Formats: sequence, structure tokens, C-alpha cells
Amino acid sequence: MKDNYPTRQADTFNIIKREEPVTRGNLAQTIAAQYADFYRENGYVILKRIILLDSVKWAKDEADLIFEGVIPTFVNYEPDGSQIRSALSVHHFSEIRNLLTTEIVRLVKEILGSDIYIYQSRINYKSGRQANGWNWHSDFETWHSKDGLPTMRCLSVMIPLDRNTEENGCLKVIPETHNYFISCPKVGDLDPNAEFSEQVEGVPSEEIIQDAINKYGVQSVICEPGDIVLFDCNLIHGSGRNITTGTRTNVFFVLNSTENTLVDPFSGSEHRPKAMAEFDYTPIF
Ligand code: 6CS
Ligand code: FE
Repeated sequence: MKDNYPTRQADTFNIIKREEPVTRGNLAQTIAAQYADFYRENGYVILKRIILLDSVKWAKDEADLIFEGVIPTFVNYEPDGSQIRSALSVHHFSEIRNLLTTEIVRLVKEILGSDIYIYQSRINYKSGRQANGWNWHSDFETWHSKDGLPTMRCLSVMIPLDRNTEENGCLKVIPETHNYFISCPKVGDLDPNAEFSEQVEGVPSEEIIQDAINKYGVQSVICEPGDIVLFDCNLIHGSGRNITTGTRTNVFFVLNSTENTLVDPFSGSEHRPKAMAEFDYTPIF
């Protein structure tokens, strides 16, 4: 398959214009026009009070059991190994899965204009003071090069189980950056787990990030239980450390179009573990 977004192959940065549309379906039926426009223009949107607080509470209890190791799943550790950073394949657990309501699925199907399946599900814990942040990156840059995700017909639904604040390291986004692909240099063959816990490859240069910030600014995605955040797979995002003593637990469902299933990784490496990029393309409803 032709590679429209080559990355991690040369030793330079390169900016490529996005080819595919950000939204496809008739969103007017599922979401107020101003939210649809905001998402298309900025690459993300916060939808307030979408999920019942009871559902969030039950999911948080389940997330705690996963963090404590009572419920086993594929986990990824902080770079210093001190604690769990992310738990993956969490859509197999009922209370977590229940967060992804039929209304959310219907909305995402409308945005992507097709059936969808779960590409990746995870909980990012950022539990207390040892928790590190994330460097600026586009998820699509990793997923395209490492997993063989062909196009940008994919997005993340973030569901906060705790209030997300500046102090505990809320998600930060650079609006409008979803419209350009930033091709990054090759760094080396990193272990997928190491790469998952600390984005080293696929990080745009400081100059490119500074230019984007000068143009579009940085938005802090302050949100709370009950809300959801949708963000495009190519939006540049990152986050800071958690400097509080509390937790900042967020669930992510990465939803991909069934018309955008995986091919061989474009950077030529082996596929990552399936918990990072599922091969089960069964549509969800
Ligand atoms: O590599 C991944 O798939 C994950 N890593 C980061 C830093 N962001 C999103 C994604 O789930
Ligand atoms: Fe990310």
C-alpha cells in the first residue's frame, strides 16, 4: 500500500498536509452543530455530562482493582518502573466497557462515516507524584508507522474518572494541528513497551512545536467525571506531571473505521503486541 505519511524513515522532520476529511457523516442528527464545527476545526471537543456518575464510579472501582493487580491485564510501567502507567485491553472488563455507551458509539460512527471497532483501549493512571507526563506527539504518527494504520479515519474517546486539572497533569492539545502530519526522524529500534511508557521517537522538533503554539496556542483540557473528550488521531497533544497527591485516571477507547484496518507497519518493524493495536475488527454498536 502506498505510504502517504512516511515517518521514522529518514533523519529529518517534514510537514505533510492531511488528505482525508476530519468528519464524514451527517453530524447534525447526533450532535449540536457548534460541537461538530468545533471538533472539525480544532481536532477535539469536550462534551459535558454525557455519562452517568454512577457508571463512572463503578468503572473507577474496576480501574482500582486493575491498578492493584487484582484483575490481571496487559500493563505498562512508568519509565522508572515504580508503578503502572497504563493498563491495556480494558474493554474486556464490564464496568469500563459500559462507559462506551450506544450514544457515544453512534456519534463516532457518524464522525468516521462507517462502522467502527476498538483499535486500542487503555487506562492512563498518572497516579500521584511519581507519575510522568507525555511528550508532544500525534498518536497517528505512532500508529501509522508501528501498527500499519493506513489513514487518519480514527479517533480517541477520553473518559475522565477523576477531575482533570492543571495540577494533576490534564491533557494538553495544540488545536488545529490535526490538519498536518509531522513526519519525524528515525531514532532506533525501541522496545514497544519502553516506547509506550515514554514517547521518544515520533516527537516533533521544538521548533515545529513552538511554531504551532505561536499560531494556535495550547489548550488545557480541563474536564471532570461525566464528561467525555473526543480527539482526532492526528492532533498534537501531551501532558505534564501530576504534582498532586491524588490520582488522575482516564479511560481511552481508540475507535477506528472498519474501512481502515491494519496493514503491515509502515516503518517496517514487526507489529506491536495486540493489546496496543487489536486485530479483532468486529464492529461495535
Ligand atoms: O503508542 C501508543 O499506542 C500510545 N502512546 C501514546 C503516547 N499515546 C497514545 C497511544 O495509546
Ligand atoms: Fe497520545
